[in-house]
Amino acid sequence: MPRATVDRIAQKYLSIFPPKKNDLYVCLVTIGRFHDFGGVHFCALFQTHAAHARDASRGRRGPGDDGRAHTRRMSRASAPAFKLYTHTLCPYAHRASLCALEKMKMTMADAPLSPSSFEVHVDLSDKPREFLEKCPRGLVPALELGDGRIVTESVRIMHALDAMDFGVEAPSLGGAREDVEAFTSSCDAYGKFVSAGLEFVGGGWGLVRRMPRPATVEKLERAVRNLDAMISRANGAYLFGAELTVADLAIYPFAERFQLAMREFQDGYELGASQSDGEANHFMCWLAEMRRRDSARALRPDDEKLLASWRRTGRLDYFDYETASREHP
Ligand SMILES: N[C@@H](CCC(=O)N[C@@H](CS)C(=O)NCC(=O)O)C(=O)O
Repeated sequence: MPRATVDRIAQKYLSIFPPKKNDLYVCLVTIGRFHDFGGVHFCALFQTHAAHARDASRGRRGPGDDGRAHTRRMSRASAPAFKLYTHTLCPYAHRASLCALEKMKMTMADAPLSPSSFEVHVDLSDKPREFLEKCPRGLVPALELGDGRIVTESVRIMHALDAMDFGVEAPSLGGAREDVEAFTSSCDAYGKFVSAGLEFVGGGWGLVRRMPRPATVEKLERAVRNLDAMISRANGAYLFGAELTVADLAIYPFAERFQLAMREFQDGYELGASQSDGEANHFMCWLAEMRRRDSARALRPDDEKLLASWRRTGRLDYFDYETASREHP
């Protein structure tokens, strides 16, 4: 086959598939199925085109772009068939909604991010029968797939959403990677950031207006230092490098709440600002970066209204006992 023809085919495939490493593999397999020609020669040529396309798309990036503009521009997708039973103030459910919005943002061109297209808000203080029939444990989040299967546990739900077919090639949020999987499977464990933060602000989901014991402060600061070192090692804005992964989404809902709660209940304590071996700059930049994302903005309740309910009830999980939602915290 003449090189010019192979060249044209490579360009055509690259205009259909985004030039990412994983997608390159998919492209090569697809091409291999339909065209029987010298794989090595074609692969080399293809890789050259992929590199050019990648560079070109990098060059077009503007501020705030997450590097997936190329994919978004070319994508045409409809909302996938799933429902997320959620409470819109629950930090675990927040993980799942963040993940769904991030995937939608990658695949649904310029459509505005709309959590209401998949969220079914459940009043946890008065759980509807229909919800309990589907999810007998009565916990949110719960993901209902198109075929009626239910996936529970926020971390499993994030991985399921990451692997879900959104109708077009969507970049992965790293859910299938071993290092990311190892992080998410242990991020709720004792002593890690989530549990150390909950203990710091009061313990047992309560909020207490005082600084905790030095050992509790040290536990949280150690967890933050570990995250800070991870971001620094990864050499990008996120826990695992330049691309957002489900690992970031797993801890962000807690970081957002801890920051707000600590300023109010722990005498203006600034999460990440006063580490014993200097400021946790990478962690603080990560927090600011996460907060700026469209998904995080679309899901954030009004801080002042949320704080008013925290002050009144002294509980982070007050919404388990009374009617509340993101719109009416
Ligand atoms: N390990 C679960 C925790 C979920 C969870 O505790 N959800 C709370 C809301 S934040 C809930 O559904 N509470 C209702 C109840 O306990 O009845 C996950 O990660 O999904």
